[in-house]
Amino acid sequence: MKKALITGITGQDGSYLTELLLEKGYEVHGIIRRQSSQNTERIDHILGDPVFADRVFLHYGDMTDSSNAHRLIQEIRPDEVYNLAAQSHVAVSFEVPEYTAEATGVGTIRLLEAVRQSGLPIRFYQASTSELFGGLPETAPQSEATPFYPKSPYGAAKLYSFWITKNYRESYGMFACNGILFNHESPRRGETFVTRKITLAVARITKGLQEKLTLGNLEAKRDWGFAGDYVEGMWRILQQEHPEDYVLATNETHTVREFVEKAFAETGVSIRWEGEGINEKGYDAKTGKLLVDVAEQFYRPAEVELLWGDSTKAERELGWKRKIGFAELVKMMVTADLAKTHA
Ligand code: NDP
Ligand code: GDR
Repeated sequence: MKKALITGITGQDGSYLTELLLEKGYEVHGIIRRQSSQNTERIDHILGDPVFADRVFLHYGDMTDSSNAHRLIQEIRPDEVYNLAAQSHVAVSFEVPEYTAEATGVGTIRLLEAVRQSGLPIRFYQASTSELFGGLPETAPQSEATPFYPKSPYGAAKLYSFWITKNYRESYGMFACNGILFNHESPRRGETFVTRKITLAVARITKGLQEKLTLGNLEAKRDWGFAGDYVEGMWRILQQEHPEDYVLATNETHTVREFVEKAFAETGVSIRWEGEGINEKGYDAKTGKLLVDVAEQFYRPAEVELLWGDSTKAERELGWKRKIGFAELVKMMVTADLAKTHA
């Protein structure tokens, strides 16, 4: 039985990847942080599953502590390591830049060193990101050949992780790969990322629990896919004959504004926009009720304007392609939030 070690198992991607690997027959080990309140919500259904529960093992650890990485690699002796743990919020990285560097950047070398020093033939996946590209419009669509230009402490920390992963592959012949993943979302997405913030607000407004949705930059463009599709790509990257880096994307881009419009449309509401920039507002076209507001606090010190991926290499070499498109994704997330939200 193959063994996988996942850092960030309690996160969005960690939960989908755990399901996928269990279905493929793996024994799955995950690193969790000790927190004052329970944070296994996204994997509780797996931990309580009669078929899977005895193949999932949780271990305490932290990306800022190298001692646990060494111990766990020695004890578990995994075949594959998926490094998904990170302070993953771009806006928050401007508030906690040094911690982001520690967890999202230096954390990767701690893990890589533990793998290297173990001498075991472990395959290593690094959760790299389209934030590395910085979203310069002249570079779109962005592929493996696009130059990097990170625009946040998060992007800069991930840049270090990208290069150190590549460097360990080239220096030590390790099977270490970067998946450069564009935004991927799901009903399990953290509630402060823009897609989930929108779908949750649409559900709460519909049920009379919230007045309006307040956002930042409505013009930012993202290549949004479904997280369930992307974890399949992660796994395929580690099953190749040779270790390489791959972009995973839907190859489509949409504005935050379009996401808002589509999400409200799922509940039969169409938005009429008035004003511009920070003064823009969105009204229910039928009733005139204010539904969307814009506030300075949700703008970032630097913005990544346009992310639009080109995953041709992954399609050709991994046989990977997104299954869920933009419209289906929005529908899936709004439907899930409506079902979970009770007046
Ligand atoms: P989440 O924010 O949902 O999950 C992050 C995970 O990392 C959580 O399990 C969190 O634990 C854990 N974590 C955070 N800090 C530490 C730490 N210091 N030590 C140990 N664990 C830690 O992220 P996603 O699942 O969305 O993303 C997974 C990875 O992929 C991240 O590295 C992210 O940066 C990257 N990525 C994500 C993309 C996306 O669109 N989702 C796109 C490209 C890359 P806890 O639950 O305790 O907070
Ligand atoms: P991103 O995701 O920064 O792309 O990083 P996020 O959903 O936070 O922002 C996407 C875009 O929406 C704009 N925006 C807002 N964002 C948030 N969070 N809240 C708002 O109110 C709001 N209003 C407008 C943002 O300015 C931005 O342009 C995600 C994370 O998962 C990273 O870990 C990952 O690496 C990248 O995707 C690819």
